Amino acid sequence: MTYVAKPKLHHPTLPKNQLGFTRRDYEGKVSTLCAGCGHDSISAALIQAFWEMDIQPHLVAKLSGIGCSSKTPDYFLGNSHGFNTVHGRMPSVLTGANLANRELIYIGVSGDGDSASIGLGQFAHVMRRGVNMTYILENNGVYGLTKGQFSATADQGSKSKRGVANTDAPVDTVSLALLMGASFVARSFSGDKQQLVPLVKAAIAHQGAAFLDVISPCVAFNNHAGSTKSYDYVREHNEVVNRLDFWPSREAITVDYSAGGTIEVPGPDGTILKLRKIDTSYDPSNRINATTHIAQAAEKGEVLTGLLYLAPDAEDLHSHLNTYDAAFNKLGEKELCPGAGMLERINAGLR
Ligand SMILES: Cc1ncc(C[n+]2csc(CCOP(=O)(O)OP(=O)(O)O)c2C)c(N)n1
Ligand code: SF4
Ligand SMILES: [Mg+2]
Repeated sequence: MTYVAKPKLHHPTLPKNQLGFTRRDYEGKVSTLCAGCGHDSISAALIQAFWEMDIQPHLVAKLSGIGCSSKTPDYFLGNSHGFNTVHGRMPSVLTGANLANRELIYIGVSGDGDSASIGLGQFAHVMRRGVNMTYILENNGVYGLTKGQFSATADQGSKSKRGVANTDAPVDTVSLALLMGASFVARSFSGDKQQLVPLVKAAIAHQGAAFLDVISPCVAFNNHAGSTKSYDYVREHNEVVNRLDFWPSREAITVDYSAGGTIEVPGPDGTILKLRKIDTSYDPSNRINATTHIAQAAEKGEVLTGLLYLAPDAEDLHSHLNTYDAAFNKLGEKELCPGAGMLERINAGLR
């Protein structure tokens, strides 16, 4: 039972969003992942975020690599575009799709093996190019699909199910994303929907490379005592630096905040992010400060979560390359074939 369609029947009283869709209209096929897998909670958070943001599903493109995590785009947004690529190669396919059609919302879904082992080079370059996307790394510290080998994000000293300690240094994906120039960097936990849903919404609204690392325990191979990616470990060591609230432009802000404890960040499309500072020394607009804070937390074995970095002046690949505004599939013969004179001028410029 690899692909199981969900029944289309909806309860008539289910709440609808501004487009008249229920939450169920944003679901996908029935998940075939293990019961309790963190990845299913991330799919649920994505469904919630897209439904609440009133996004037309056909305007979304989901791309993934290979792994249990990379299977999940089949389990949410069943009416969106999807492309299950090759192991570790999602970023380059997403970049190409984004360049061809900037009008879609791009969601890249990957695993820690997919992004930090075989796909590490692609991961680094998609961040430094500033591709406008929400890149979600479903991080469980193991290769779940191939039965639980340590991945490159496994912490040094973390124990496998059979009790063997990992001796290699971990790749910290949020630090790497920061270093490579991602303009939105956050970490969350699949077991904290209240934190995860607003972070997903903010990442979708962000115009640039948004990276979201979500610790997502693998109940089959990495949820035992001694693992640093288990539900118990993350709950005990979760250091939340801030809590985010996200408002689409049309909604009135009614929540009351105490002065000094919040930061308000207006988005380019009129949306507003409100950050409640839990750690008052944490400034998410300062990249160097964010890097130091993340490294200090890692030293103490803490899992730092929240919006870790938001570039005040984010730009995306299209603005770097000064590309044409329209999607390629909307270009007619006139734009695609500017004539022999233009070709002559281009050739002359290359001589
Ligand atoms: C080129 C290539 N090499 C190796 C594999 C085998 N393989 C499939 S999934 C996977 C690792 C998946 O781990 P991760 O990305 O962490 O996803 P998870 O299953 O943990 O969610 C590997 C090594 C493959 N499919 N293709
Ligand atoms: S093997 Fe692990 S990652 Fe894969 S579905 Fe099962 S719990 Fe999830
Ligand atoms: Mg994994």
